[in-house]
Amino acid sequence: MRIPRAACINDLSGFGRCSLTTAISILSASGVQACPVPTAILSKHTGFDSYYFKDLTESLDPYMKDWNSLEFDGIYSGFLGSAMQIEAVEKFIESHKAKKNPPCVIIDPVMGDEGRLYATYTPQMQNEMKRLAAHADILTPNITEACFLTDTLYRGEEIYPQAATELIKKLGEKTQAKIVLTGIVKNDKILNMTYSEGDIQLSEVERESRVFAGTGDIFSSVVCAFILKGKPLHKAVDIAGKFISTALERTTISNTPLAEGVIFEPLLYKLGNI
Ligand code: PXL
Repeated sequence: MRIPRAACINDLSGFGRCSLTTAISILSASGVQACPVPTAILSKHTGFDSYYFKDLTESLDPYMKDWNSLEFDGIYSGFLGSAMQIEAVEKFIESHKAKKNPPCVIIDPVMGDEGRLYATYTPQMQNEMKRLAAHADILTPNITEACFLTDTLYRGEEIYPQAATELIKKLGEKTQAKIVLTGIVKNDKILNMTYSEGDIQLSEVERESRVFAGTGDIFSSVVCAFILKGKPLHKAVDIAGKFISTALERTTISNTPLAEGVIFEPLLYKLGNI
């Protein structure tokens, strides 16, 4: 069996279940080879009160240049720590898109949540991310990120149906990508909306009102894995929603702090059976 190969560009946060730890675990469990490009190392993600942060921007160009001769089925990018990093990723994508068998580019425009940009996010990075998003084949913003990418006023997560449809279409005008708008709240449900060639589809899961760190990383990692395994986008989104939903049930029972993220380890085996 051929194992699809993905370059995963993201930070490595040692504690808190997000970014590369999540991507490597989920892709591997799903049967996809995860090749990490660490953009920074952090002792914990930035949602904790204290963390050590070491930026790896300088190593990105030589690191990725050494990969010029490699072929990837997918390039998956997540949290990026500076405008220069976004530029380096753009260059990497452009060089691999020029190949005979170009990879599928999955960009999770990790910028913020609940109406706010992450502390590390500058207005310059916001502009660079708009440019990077235009290179995506699949883009997976949450509502906050979709608002920042389209200069739309954030009005909360309960924006279904009209505002969510308008938002996803507005973003669709700025990129050729298929878009998954995540985390739309509708009563006790969460909707993930998929926009592909003018067509909108919805995927619905039970809502957990508490917001756990790294949920978006789990979502886009599962979507990335199953796209590379040949599933249609809507199906990959369904798998991701159900996986998170089951993991959240497990996490709620354990009553662990929100910053420690979603307990997905006991459920990874399920991804190998799909
Ligand atoms: O889960 C997104 C994310 C990734 N990486 C780092 C973060 C966050 C969210 O806070 O701090 C370092």
